[in-house]
Amino acid sequence: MSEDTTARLIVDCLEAEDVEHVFGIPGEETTELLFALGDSDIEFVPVRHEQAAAFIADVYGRLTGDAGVCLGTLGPGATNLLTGVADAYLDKSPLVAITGQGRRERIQRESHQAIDVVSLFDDVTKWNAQIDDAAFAAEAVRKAFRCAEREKPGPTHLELPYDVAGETVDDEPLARRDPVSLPAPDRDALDAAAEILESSERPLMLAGNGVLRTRAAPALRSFVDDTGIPVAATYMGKGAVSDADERSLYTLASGVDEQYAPIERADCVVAAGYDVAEHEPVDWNPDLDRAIVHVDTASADISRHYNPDVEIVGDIDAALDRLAGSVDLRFDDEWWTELREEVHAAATEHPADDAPLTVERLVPLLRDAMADEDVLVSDVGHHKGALARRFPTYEPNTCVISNGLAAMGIALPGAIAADLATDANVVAATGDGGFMMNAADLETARRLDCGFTVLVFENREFGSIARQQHAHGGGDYGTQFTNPDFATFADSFDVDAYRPESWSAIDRTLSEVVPDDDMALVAVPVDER
Ligand SMILES: Cc1ncc(C[n+]2csc(CCOP(=O)(O)OP(=O)(O)O)c2C)c(N)n1
Repeated sequence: MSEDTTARLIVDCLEAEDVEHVFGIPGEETTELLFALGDSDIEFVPVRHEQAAAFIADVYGRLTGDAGVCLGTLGPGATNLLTGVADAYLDKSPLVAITGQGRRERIQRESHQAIDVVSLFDDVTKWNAQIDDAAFAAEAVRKAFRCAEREKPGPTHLELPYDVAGETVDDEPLARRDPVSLPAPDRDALDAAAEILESSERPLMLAGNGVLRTRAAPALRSFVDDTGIPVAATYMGKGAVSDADERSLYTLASGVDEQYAPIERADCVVAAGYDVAEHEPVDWNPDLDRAIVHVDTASADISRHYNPDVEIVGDIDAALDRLAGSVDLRFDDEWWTELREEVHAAATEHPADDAPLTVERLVPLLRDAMADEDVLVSDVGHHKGALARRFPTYEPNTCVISNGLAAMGIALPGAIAADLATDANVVAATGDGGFMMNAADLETARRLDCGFTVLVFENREFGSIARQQHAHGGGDYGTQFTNPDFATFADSFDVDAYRPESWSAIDRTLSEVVPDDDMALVAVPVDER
């Protein structure tokens, strides 16, 4: 033990947690922390908006399982972080947010830039505290990481008042320990689930985010091999089974004529790692006419439309493994093979030369330009639905979609995270609305020497909302905008820019730029209506 400031102790603790990057924007109240980071092995990455810092930490956590770390100052720095932290909360990504605060004596009175950030973050964090005493700092950091990373993961927040940051303390980091194992599944629950499965004729596996998070995809794939059960993924479960597998029905909303076709036809759903925040149960189970088996690390958040017949709670990997060993049958494939063919054909059919440019038609060309292990990060909008339903995904964590909070603006920062966290080629696919929300962080990507492609679908409108307005019988109201010239815009960031306007030009451009190591922006004019 040696005496040092609390800020330096906290940075020692971050090093003990194997943190490699902290993303954020500095402020006066975080000066001590910044200097301590500067003297450490951790890289502080300045961004252009705290929201981007939180999104980067969010996606970094989601891809690696290790909490991503973001930093903001008090007041406006903290409020700017909030959307990304909330995204990590509903998407269940491990993230640790750190914010500065004024001296403790300022907290109880009206004071410049000072708001109650701990209260503000309360609803979007798993744990959230002010380090009000130097003696608490080491414990607080260990607790923040452990709490963020254990099932179900999510964000935690630590607030560091300016005076505590500068106080001297004689302490050292608490040791990081191996994650606690999840409990083995209960035998009675496994038997009850096996009984339901054996008495069903058209069972479907619904693979959610929890399968990817807990690294249970290999067990899920073996379950499918052993039983012959077809699988539909949630948007955040894409890649749990490969869409090249004949038993994959893509996502639960991938039906061609009937959106929820896979589920409509099933009489039993095994929901593995399904987070209800992703898809409202009422949408896929409106008539309560199918049995539900819940397999997850936590018991179900039940509701009228999601009230499982049996719950297998604990380690998803072990649950799937043991369940496969308990069910003694291979299911009939008659009810879903045609559906698989339809969905797969729709996802892989290349557009005719004169077909209008739409996101759905572009998907097969994008897929061709990307290797199986390359990572697609989608933004939020009409394009997200098209990518979720149609982008064939072969490996876990290669199609990153925010479907809990579903916050626009995540794709570009998310691609920065994917570029840092993986060796794969990365594509950020985004609408023009979402892109412009965090477009300034193109500069961060360029400064970090990232090498990904930003694919902007340009329709000069908040497309998904415009479509909903039309579906409600209205016209366009509050949905239309103009854009900068994206080629000039990207060029001003020293990012290569392309504007292909035919299918052959799109095909050529994507196959050239996606595998390339330089940053590129490809703006494609789309007309979905
Ligand atoms: C931060 C945020 N604000 C608003 C919304 C509501 N919303 C959902 S989709 C959408 C439009 C997205 O437009 P764009 O990015 O251009 O993509 P497109 O729908 O045209 O593909 C909006 C406003 C949201 N999800 N997130």
